[in-house]
Amino acid sequence: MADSNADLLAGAGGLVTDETQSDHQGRKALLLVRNNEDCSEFIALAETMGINIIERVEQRGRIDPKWFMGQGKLQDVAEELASTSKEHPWNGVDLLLLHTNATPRQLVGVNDVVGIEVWDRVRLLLALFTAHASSVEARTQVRIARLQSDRTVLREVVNQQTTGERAGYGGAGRTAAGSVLANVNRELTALRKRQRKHVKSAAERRRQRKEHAMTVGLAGYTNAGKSSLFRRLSGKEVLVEDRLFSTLESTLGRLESSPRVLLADTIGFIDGLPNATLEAFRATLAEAIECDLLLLLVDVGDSIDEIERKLLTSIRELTERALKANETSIMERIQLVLTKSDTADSKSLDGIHTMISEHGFANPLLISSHTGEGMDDLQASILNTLFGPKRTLYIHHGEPHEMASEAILSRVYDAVYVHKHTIFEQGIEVRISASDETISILESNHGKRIELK
Ligand SMILES: Nc1nc2c(ncn2[C@@H]2O[C@H](COP(=O)(O)OP(=O)(O)OP(=O)(O)O)[C@@H](O)[C@H]2O)c(=O)[nH]1
Ligand SMILES: [Mg+2]
Repeated sequence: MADSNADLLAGAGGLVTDETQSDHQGRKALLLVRNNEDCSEFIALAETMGINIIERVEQRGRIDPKWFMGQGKLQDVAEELASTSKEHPWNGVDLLLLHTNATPRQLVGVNDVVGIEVWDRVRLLLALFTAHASSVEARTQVRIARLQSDRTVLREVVNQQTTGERAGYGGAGRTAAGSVLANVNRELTALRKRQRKHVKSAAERRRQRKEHAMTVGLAGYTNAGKSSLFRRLSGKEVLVEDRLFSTLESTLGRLESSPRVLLADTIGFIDGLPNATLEAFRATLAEAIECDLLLLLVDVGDSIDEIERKLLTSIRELTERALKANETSIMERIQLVLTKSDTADSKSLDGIHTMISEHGFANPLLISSHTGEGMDDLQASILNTLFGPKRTLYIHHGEPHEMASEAILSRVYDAVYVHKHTIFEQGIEVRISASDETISILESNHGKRIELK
């Protein structure tokens, strides 16, 4: 690889610059795979961006620490790529996809041999995030994640130059890679500073909100149906698409039927995203994780093995993120919600229930945001968890010298969740959701004026 910036950037799989291509629609790519691995999720990620995988090149054996494939095989690929005629199916291929989370050494090594852009799974995800990021918040997060990842590749190049493994030193003893690395570091510092400010004010807003409302977070694997449920429950229009990572930022809305409850839609989880990359999305995830109740969504339309894999990934990511945010009791606040019930038959649902209970999850709720199945139960369950069971309270009118019933009603409104109240001649009937504890406090404050029906 020549020591020019352009090549360096290609070696890094395209270092982010303002000119970095973010539209990959129609690009042709080869997929390199070791052994008989299942690549369906990887392919779905590429297809989400409109990348056309022309061929899967497979090789058995151990992953090579420098070239991922065996060196000979990789050279064959490089030669065939370099000599394609117009009719050759590989004609126009300008992207090589490695079905792995590659080391910086492998990314640089493969690029050196083939000379075209090389992405591993992480770079594929980062390119996807870049293409889907629309808000300032999401763009900053994605750029931080990409720069961090590019930095590891640049460090590898600098390292190879320092040890003399590759040429690179110019007259002043400073390498092109070295100065790009310095620029990346500078930009990262500036972006992190901006992000810290944003995180701080978001945390403050969250704290203020929590004083006035209960919050419900929606979490789950990417494409699990989070935004669809959010839309159904809040009536707020958010992006719903059959593609991975449609949502990259967090959106808040109110439960339409109970405006005191806030809902947070957020970015989904995926297998095998390195911690450093996920860390960039910490602030976004915090909206959903720092909540009073967390709905963990699981798509039942998948095969049982996929459902289990996605469930375990989500749990792992959630507990890890929550630990970092000092939210130690996350598991106690999780309610499992099985989504897209319209896509599964009762036999597969039985299997899913068994698998889920083996992982210790009791009473999952089954819903469909498309048909509306299970929505009433879900809403009742949310209110029950946040405020207590639904019941009817009666406020009897008192003597003229006693506290007015309306004043007691106002205290009831402050203390519990009120669905509605009706004024009668003898008193006020109030439909509430409240715990036994809160009811006994009300009873001890207002004696016989309050009666639980
Ligand atoms: N059949 C069926 N499809 C659903 C249901 N809920 C969501 N979907 C579909 O599943 C796909 C993903 O839905 P989203 O709501 O965007 O999922 P998400 O979890 O927000 O996805 P990301 O933000 O991309 O991680 C869309 O094509 C939805 O129409 C459902 O109840 N039934
Ligand atoms: Mg979404």
